[in-house]
Amino acid sequence: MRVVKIVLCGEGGVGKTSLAHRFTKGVFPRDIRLTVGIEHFTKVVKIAGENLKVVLWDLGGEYRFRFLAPVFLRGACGGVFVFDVTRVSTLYKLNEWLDIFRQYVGEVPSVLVGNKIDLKNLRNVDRERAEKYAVSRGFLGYYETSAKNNEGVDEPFIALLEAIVRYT
Ligand SMILES: Nc1nc2c(ncn2[C@@H]2O[C@H](COP(=O)(O)OP(=O)(O)OP(=O)(O)O)[C@@H](O)[C@H]2O)c(=O)[nH]1
Ligand SMILES: [Mg+2]
Repeated sequence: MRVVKIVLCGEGGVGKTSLAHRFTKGVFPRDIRLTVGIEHFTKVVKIAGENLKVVLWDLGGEYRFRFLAPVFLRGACGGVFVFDVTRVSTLYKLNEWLDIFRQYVGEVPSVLVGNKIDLKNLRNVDRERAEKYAVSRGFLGYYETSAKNNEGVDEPFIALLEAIVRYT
């Protein structure tokens, strides 16, 4: 079975590990801790008639883990870039992630994900602003999710995998 490595990039606390749990295991972890170093999640997904073994690589977003970025990124077939719709700084911080991502893996497909859309009253990044950012930075698309309420979680992963299968 073909193995596809996908990396989850983004600042601490945006919900990368929660999205990985939700996508691969169908649950929202209740007592989650910040990720120390790198964690892996796997799931077999059928795309265009082919079974793929998808391995999600999840790197703790705290700056002290950034030294692991080269190992984390090497060989990635695609990237999921996550920000928190209640903290606009987490969107623009993705510039740093994109720069190192493109430096190590080149022009492989990537998607932008705005997570925590269930927190409607705290939201301070609207869809239009995120869509503009996605276009300007060359993402395949922009997706909104709630790992907590299981809204929209599969779509960015499936769109990314379809693009990977199409281009490779
Ligand atoms: N309301 C809400 N909270 C969420 C959602 N996704 C994650 N969280 C919460 O946000 C916090 C951080 O989630 P994590 O999944 O640990 O975030 P992370 O990006 O993996 O963080 P690092 O490991 O530090 O990089 C936790 O308290 C989660 O329960 C969501 O969709 N909605
Ligand atoms: Mg984490």
